[in-house]
Amino acid sequence: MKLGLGLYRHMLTRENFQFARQAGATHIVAHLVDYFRGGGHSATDDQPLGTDWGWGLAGDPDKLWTLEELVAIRRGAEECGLKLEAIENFDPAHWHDILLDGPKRALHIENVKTIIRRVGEAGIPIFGYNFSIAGVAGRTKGNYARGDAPSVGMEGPYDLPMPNGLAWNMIVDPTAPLRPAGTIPPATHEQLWSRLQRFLDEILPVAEQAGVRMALHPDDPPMPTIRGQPRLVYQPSMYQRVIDLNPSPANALEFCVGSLAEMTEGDIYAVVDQYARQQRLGYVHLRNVRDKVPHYKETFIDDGEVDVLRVLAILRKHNFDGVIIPDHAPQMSCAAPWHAGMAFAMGFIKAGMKSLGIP
Ligand SMILES: [Mn+2]
Repeated sequence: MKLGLGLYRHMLTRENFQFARQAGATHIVAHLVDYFRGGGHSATDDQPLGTDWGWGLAGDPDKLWTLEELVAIRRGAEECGLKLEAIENFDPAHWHDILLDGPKRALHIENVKTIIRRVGEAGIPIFGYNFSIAGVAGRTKGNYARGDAPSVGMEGPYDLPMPNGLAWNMIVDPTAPLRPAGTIPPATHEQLWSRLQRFLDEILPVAEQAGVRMALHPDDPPMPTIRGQPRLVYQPSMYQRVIDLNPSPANALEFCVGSLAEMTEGDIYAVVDQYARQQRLGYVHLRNVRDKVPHYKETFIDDGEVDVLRVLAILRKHNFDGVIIPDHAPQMSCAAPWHAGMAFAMGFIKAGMKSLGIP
């Protein structure tokens, strides 16, 4: 297994690549969606929380990420001794009608195919995604972690109806907030699964040909519904259904230990064992939590209910050879709260790997 660091779009700089390398990382996971466009964020180096209108504006629907910019990011990382392991998340502007089963679905499938081909051509082996209508919404921020460190969690369910123009917790139709509020009728859980099935059947052959593994994140937060919309993988057993939908080796998991530990069912060590054994982990998000949805809280990596060292040992037992990134971390009190939180998490994971004999 290898240590990596995830970086938001505006953080894909030489300085942050050097920071990652200095902390012992050998790989980078890059977000290309700009989550911080006009969402009322207090800080742009923390994970986004947003408002009832989500994280703000999605990207340009007519401008897909180019091969040149993908290659430039990979080369920038390589200049600092790092490999670019994955791109994390589609821009909802490029694929929202796949999630919503809307009128632009056919166009959006072509968008996704084009993006996957370019990612493969750029030499990036994995694409992480989250197949969710409401996206990462409904979380709160507070001084939940040790020493009053700011982190995120939930303070109860969040089922405010989803307004027209919103998808995946971003505004995909900028005129929608100006119009009288209409809302998107909730899909059913089974409808969401059939949308995923269709999506996988159409794009996995393209991913295989491009040499890209598609890695699905479980729901964050893993509630049965958010904004009244169904969630796909909100219990650990539902992850198996993703694997069973399509046997392609390109059908993989973006295995988020924190999200899985927040679920109300399952034993996290048995869950890690079950999925690591099947050799379908694309890459791993590793963080710690206290309690379950709808009241869980993110903690420092050594401080929650998950024995992270035991998780690493299970991954090792199954010869997991992919990348582990810290996912989120509480913000630490200093001039660089995000960096300090990530450095602490990476140091802990690095020590755990060393103790298992991994250089
Ligand atoms: Mn995650």
